[in-house]
Parts: sequence; C-alpha cells; structure tokens
Amino acid sequence: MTREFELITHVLCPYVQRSVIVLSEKRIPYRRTDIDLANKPNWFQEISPLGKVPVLVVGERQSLFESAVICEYLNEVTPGSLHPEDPLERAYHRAWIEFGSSLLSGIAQLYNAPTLEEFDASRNTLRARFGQLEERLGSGPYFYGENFQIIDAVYGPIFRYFDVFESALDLGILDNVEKIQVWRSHLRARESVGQAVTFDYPDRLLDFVRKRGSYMSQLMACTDVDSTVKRA
Ligand SMILES: N[C@@H](CCC(=O)N[C@@H](CS)C(=O)NCC(=O)O)C(=O)O
Repeated sequence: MTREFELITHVLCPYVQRSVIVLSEKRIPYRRTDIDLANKPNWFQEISPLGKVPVLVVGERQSLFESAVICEYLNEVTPGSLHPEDPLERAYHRAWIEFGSSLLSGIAQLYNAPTLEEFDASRNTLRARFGQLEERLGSGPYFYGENFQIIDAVYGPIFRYFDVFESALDLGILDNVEKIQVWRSHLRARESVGQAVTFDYPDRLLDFVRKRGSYMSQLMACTDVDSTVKRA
C-alpha cells in the first residue's frame, strides 16, 4: 500500500477512537495530528466541512470526514475485512453502528444535562437503549462472534465512557445487561481498543465532565474526595 494517511484527531473524541482502532486492527501506518477543537486551525476548517474530527487525509489529494466512512474506506483498501461478507449482515452491522452513534449522543446528553430531571431522563433513555442492544447480542465474545469487526471498534469507545464514569459515580446504567458486560470486558482487553487513547484519558475525561457545569459535574464534585481515594 503506497498511500500515506494522516488522521486529524482530538484526545477525547470517541469517533476518532473508532478510526484509530480500525487503523490499528488493520496495521495501517499513519500520522496522528491532535487539534484543539476550541481553537480550530484554519487549515482544519478547509478540510473538515462540518468542522468535526476525525478527518483522514489521504496522500496529498483528498480528505475524508465522518468516522463511519473513514472506517469503511480503511477496511476496503487493506487486505482482509472487518465487516461480514453477507450483504444483509453487513447492512445490519451498519445499522447497529448508527445505533452506537445515537448512544454517543445520549451519553453527551447525560453529562451535559443541567438538572436532576434531565439527567434522570437521559439515564433512563440510555438504560432502555442498552436493553435493546442486549437483546441483539449473541454468545460473543464480540458482536459477530469470534471475529472483531468495525462494529466492535464503535462500541469499545462507548463502553470506555462507563469505565471512566463508574470510577467516580454509580450510574447504574449497565447493571442488568449481562451479555453487554461480557462484550465490554473483551473490548476493554483488546490491544487496539486500549491503545486508542492516551494513558491520561480517564483523568482528562473526568476533568472535562467536571467543567461542564452540568448536574453530573456537581455529582462528581460531591464524590471527588471518595473517587480520589478509590482511584489512588
Ligand atoms: N458524525 C461524526 C461526528 C464527529 C464528532 O461529533 N466529532 C466531535 C468531537 S467528538 C467534533 O469534532 N465536534 C466539533 C466541535 O466540538 O466543534 C463522525 O462520525 O465523524
């Protein structure tokens, strides 16, 4: 493969993590450039029509945006596939990848919710959504059995939010979803998933949430002392 890849990223972005995981699973060499989303460089505005990361710069020619598109492209231009062969199965995976994006929106609603009522509503919606997902899961260890697929690259970063949040708070969102818990633990142990973030990601994420000025920020402030002890 002669193409050169550069991935434009942000340290906390779960959509970036998907692309990083696929790059890693397919052993594709690339350069990573982190940007500050609060202070986007001019060159970034030119290559990202929606002003969002990730963006994959391919050679000198073209930039791709939208993480799902980036993952599919990377999968197609390298040997082997991280998608099922059967078109219907593949479409099914794409549908549940989209579901994963809606879970990410739900997680953002949770940590941004300004009041207890809105926080509870977001929590209940997430609980119900994970319940729907649980019903679709087989015997694992991954979504599609033994083979790690793009869909696993999508859910690894979703479950990572809960690894971090649960180190500080008892959210009770994933309490009664046993198959998800098994899937989650396999994804947590997967090298590509673990290495998609920096070692200080948990602290950065907790710090980010604490500064939202949201209901969850307040909850975290209340448990700060406990969680410091718990995580020490
Ligand atoms: N649908 C997009 C979503 C990407 C996205 O929302 N990225 C966020 C960071 S996680 C972003 O760049 N937001 C722009 C901003 O914060 O200004 C994708 O899958 O790539």
